[in-house]
Amino acid sequence: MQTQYYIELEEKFGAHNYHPLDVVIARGQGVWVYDIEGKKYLDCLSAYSALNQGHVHPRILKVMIEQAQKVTLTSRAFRNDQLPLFYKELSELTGYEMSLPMNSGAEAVETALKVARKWAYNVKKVPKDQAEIIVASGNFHGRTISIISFSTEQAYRENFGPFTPGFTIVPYNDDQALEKKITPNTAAVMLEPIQGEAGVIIPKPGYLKRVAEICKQNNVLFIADEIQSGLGRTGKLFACHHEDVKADMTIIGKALSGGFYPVSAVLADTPILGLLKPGDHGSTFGGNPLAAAIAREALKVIVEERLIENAANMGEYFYERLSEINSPHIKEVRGKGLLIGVELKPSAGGARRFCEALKNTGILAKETHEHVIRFAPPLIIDRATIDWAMPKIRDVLMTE
Ligand code: IF1
Repeated sequence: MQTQYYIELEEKFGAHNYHPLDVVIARGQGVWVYDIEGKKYLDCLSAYSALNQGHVHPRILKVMIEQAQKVTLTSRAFRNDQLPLFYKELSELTGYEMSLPMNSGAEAVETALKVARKWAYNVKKVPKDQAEIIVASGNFHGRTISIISFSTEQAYRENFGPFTPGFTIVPYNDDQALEKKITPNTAAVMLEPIQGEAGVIIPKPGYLKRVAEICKQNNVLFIADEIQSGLGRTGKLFACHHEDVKADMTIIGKALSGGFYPVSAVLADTPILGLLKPGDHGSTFGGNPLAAAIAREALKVIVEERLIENAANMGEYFYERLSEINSPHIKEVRGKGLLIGVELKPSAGGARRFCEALKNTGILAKETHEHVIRFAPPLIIDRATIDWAMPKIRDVLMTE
């Protein structure tokens, strides 16, 4: 009854740019969320990996409240006492000399693209306005006009042109095709180490390493969009680390927020990020003290609670249990760490109905690309919780 009221309000007064499951969440704690009627659900989406630390993590909550009582926003016109510590700790954790804070993931992607272009003109000496950036088919990097300009997903582009030029699309997971498209004007290659939105697409072993080599040989920057795959999600700090690759620029977001407050960042060494000069780029909220304090604690929680290791261990366990389900609907189970996709056969009739059924059993998961169910719980999940969920997932996947 009440649930219906909230749904009606949302449908009437909100833009219809989403098709959410009909669950109205009122509270979250750890891996669990509770709807307004008190029903409990296991969150297997984690706000698209923004909740690696779990809902309302007590340590991050405490820092947020304490910082909010001191100062929340200074703008970058002045300095604050949180941002420098955030820079330092991020550098120590990731091995990059510098970073640039923004808010949303898309903003950080735009930032990386601007930095790559500036590098191309200033360092590589590409002729004015000729810089090219290579991206992959099936990419998802956000929703700004420039970013959707190189999307291969019709729904994300249709009706939103004209588009930003300067991007070349090559097939994902094909290093030879990529190499062929490099020209003297190529500034950068930007990839997701695992494509999330495309349906948890994991490239063949050696692909990222080969792409990084090709970039190095051709004086091209390699940009890794780790907004979804980074910060422990796949069982390493960055998914690129599975192949010992250090991208020239790494983009992070989502879980840098601890789920509390949007924070994103571009990471690079000084010869690249040091190219930006005052006035080149900025953001009213980027690097504000509240964001910096929250992100500092969000990173500490990932390290001190050993969430990366837990993602590796629980990811393997979750993956193995899913692989044991002998459902006629399943085409493939794939994943790395706690980023797992269950691809259904076309005959299954789409992933949506399974997500609806999972919701009714107390598990929240979301379909991606029609035929894939994504399981990406907070990285704090334990074995007992997976054991609780698995018979329910099995039952749903075994239904006709
Ligand atoms: C939506 C998917 C996830 C991202 C990567 C940049 C961004 C994202 C690799 C932009 C954002 C989102 C946003 C959300 C759905 C979502 C998503 F289903 F589309 F694929 F996570 F899986 N790079 N991903 O995954 O970050 O600007 O949103 O902070 O747009 O509906 P943002």
